[in-house]
Amino acid sequence: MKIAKAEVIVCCPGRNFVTLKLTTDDGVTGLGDATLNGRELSVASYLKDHICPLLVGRDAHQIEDTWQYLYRGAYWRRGPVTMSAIGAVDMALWDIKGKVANLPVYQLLGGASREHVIAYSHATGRDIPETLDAFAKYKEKGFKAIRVQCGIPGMKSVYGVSKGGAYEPATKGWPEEQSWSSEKYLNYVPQLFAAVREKFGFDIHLLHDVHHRLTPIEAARLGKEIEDYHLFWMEDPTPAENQEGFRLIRQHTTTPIAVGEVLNTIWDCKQLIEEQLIDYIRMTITHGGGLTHMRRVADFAAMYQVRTGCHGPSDLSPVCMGAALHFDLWAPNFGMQEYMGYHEQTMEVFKCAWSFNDGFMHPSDTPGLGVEIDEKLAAKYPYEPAYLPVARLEDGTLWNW
Ligand code: GCO
Ligand code: MG
Repeated sequence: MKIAKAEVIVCCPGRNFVTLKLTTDDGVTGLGDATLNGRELSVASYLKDHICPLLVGRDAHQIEDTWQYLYRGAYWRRGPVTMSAIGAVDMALWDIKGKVANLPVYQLLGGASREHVIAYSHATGRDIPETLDAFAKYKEKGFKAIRVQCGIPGMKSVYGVSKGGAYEPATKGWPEEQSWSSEKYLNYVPQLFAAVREKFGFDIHLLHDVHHRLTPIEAARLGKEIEDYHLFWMEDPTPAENQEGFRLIRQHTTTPIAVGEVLNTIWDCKQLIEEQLIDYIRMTITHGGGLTHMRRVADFAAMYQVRTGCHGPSDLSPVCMGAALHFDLWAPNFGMQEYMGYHEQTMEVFKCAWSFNDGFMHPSDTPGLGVEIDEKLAAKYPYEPAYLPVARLEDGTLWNW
């Protein structure tokens, strides 16, 4: 069974997505998500100009060999653009294999390790009362785990907080600039967790994303101060390029740590995992080089009791969500899946067999990944430049995500 066609579909049904579609010589199709928020076209070009021509004529069943060919063979390894492109090819090949075998992908990975997959969503508000209202709404929808982010007094806007309507990380046009104060944030945010626990108790998982904004010692202070609120995890407390920076955080706090949505290979998280500096690894199928590579990451993490916590924002397509759910259902060391939800137009373009029900998700038993794309409808939504904001300190210094 040879790959006969490799096409890249770029569309913007509510936000930009890059999708790879592979078709075999006997007409089986497979989809892969290649979306890299704010850098979508670079992955589209990597695929179109450098990978698609190489795929045509290859055996669609040789997933591992194709992965190695694209990773080792290119000379230039790792990085988000490369790994997202490889991830998309890998996903599409697993989709094809599942369809040919007439089995959902999780069965090919080794079968389900659990009945369904716990997922968290985002409660955000301009202040604490508004966030508590949002929290109540997610709880009513059945979520057993909820992430909270809220506005900080004295700061105009805070990343991760909706400006009204569904929260979307990127905005149309060139990047917005936001100002950030670690002092104001650190002095205020513990009150948010106190308020949630006071109102909703401890019988629900509570999560929070720091978006890499703190230094290690500041993150240590925050982790320590919020220990009594028993967070499920504190996410990305500090940038992870300097992996040993997490030692400092670990020395001070038992608040669990989740890292990895900007990491792409096992090498990027090797020390974090080996030294047990984190509790959850957040890489997901698109940016983490596909199921083939993410399986390796999960097995490595399992040796150190690090669990998975796949990134699941609205800027990874429903194809990636489908793949992530097959992975989550299989991974013996699965921890938590993020599920931000999607724009209505996104869900019209992508037909998904996966489901959310009462706080849990399931990839479905549809053969393959269980997600298809309506190409005609996708063509009605052409690419629109949109970017994540940039953060500066109050004195203008460019700051971390
Ligand atoms: C999360 C995130 C996202 C990312 C976004 C970047 O935890 O869901 O941090 O909001 O920032 O996906 O593209
Ligand atoms: Mg995050």
